[in-house]
Amino acid sequence: MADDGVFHRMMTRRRLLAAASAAAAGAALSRPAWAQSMIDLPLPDGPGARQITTSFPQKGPMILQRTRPPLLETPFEVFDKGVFTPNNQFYVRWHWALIPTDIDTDKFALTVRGHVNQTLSLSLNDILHGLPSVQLSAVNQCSGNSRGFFQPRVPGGEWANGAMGNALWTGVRLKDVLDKAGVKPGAVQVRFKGLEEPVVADAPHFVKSLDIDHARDGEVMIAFAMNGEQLPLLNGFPLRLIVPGWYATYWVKMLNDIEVLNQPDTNYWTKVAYTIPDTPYASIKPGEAGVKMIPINRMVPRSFVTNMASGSKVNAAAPLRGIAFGGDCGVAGVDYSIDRGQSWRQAQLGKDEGKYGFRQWQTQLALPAPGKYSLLIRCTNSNGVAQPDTPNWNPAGFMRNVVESIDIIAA
Ligand SMILES: Nc1nc2c(c(=O)[nH]1)N[C@H]1C(S)=C(S)[C@@H](COP(=O)(O)O)O[C@H]1N2
Ligand SMILES: [Mo]
Repeated sequence: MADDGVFHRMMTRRRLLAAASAAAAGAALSRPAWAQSMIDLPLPDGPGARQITTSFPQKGPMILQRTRPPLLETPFEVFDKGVFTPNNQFYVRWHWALIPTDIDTDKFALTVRGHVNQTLSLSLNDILHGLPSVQLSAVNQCSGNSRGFFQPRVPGGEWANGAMGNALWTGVRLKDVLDKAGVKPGAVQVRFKGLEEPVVADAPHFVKSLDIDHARDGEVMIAFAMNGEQLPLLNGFPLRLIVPGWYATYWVKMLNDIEVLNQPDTNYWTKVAYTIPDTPYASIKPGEAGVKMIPINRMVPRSFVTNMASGSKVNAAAPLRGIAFGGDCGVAGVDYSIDRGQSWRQAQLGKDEGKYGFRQWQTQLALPAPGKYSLLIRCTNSNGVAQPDTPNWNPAGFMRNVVESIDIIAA
């Protein structure tokens, strides 16, 4: 996986990308919006459907939420096929639209600077061959995944459940890179920046920071490969940060600048944006004021049904399956109820591919009589945290969490 193959493919990257964007531009021109197919979405306050697009480089069919900067959602059926989300259908989210479409892999450099003994400028070769490589399966989930289910509705990208994905990431430890530069005593945080630019000159670059101990925990990774391939451009080629168990806002893409800070980061993206109420489940009542806000951080457990959609007519003895993840730790169990939570049964868990990744679960339904059922599905993680019975709410629409439910009709 972390072999020369990935590297050599990177070297031909410029040509590849040029071809991909030409193809994309051609596709966009030759296919009018009305000719593209639509996909239904289960969002309570709409939209009821969105376009499926195949016009983005290195991407297959994706749900188009916004073109510039791109917001592309993974069609949910993809999650039924396995625990690793294919690169060409992995969701995409950017804050600023000036994203390079052409990266010279010979000239690319990752700078490590700030409160360090020695400023570094690392080439891709230094990263791929100068440090031990590590591998880890981990879920990348947008803080606003499932925002479209919040009621009352909140403004923001109205995602359904497809602003998440799981991949096998290959890269180097951030700790090893920081050690190479030599972090000076008194360092408190590390700030990460990518190659893209804000669309207006005085707007703040997208940057995120982690506490120094977190940055040096040996798990936070600088990835150069995803599911055994180089990263797709829109998922952060050539390097991105992986922060296992934490929301994707910290997973800075096209990472080219690491700055060790001796003061807490006060920039807009860490201090103001991406903050949550410091309450259980980050939940408050709509309109509630005076709540202490903190930066969003660890993920919480979630589970989903992947082989039937709400409203489906099914056989009383149908197989039921889905995926779950523990958030910041592994999945301990997935339980389901066919009687609105009066009794719960355990689903069988699939292979454990690592505690930060998706875990498949499955069971065989045995519905006692024909008619309507509201199935409930609940994940409990290995820290003993379970999905709550009632949905959380906050004005940013972050960290959606509730026991999952789908309505089905048994034949
Ligand atoms: N450079 C850069 N990195 C970024 C962002 C960005 O706007 N710029 N957005 C973050 C957010 S909020 C999310 S949800 C994830 C999305 O990752 P993906 O597009 O690979 O799925 O990237 C994160 N990393
Ligand atoms: Mo996000």
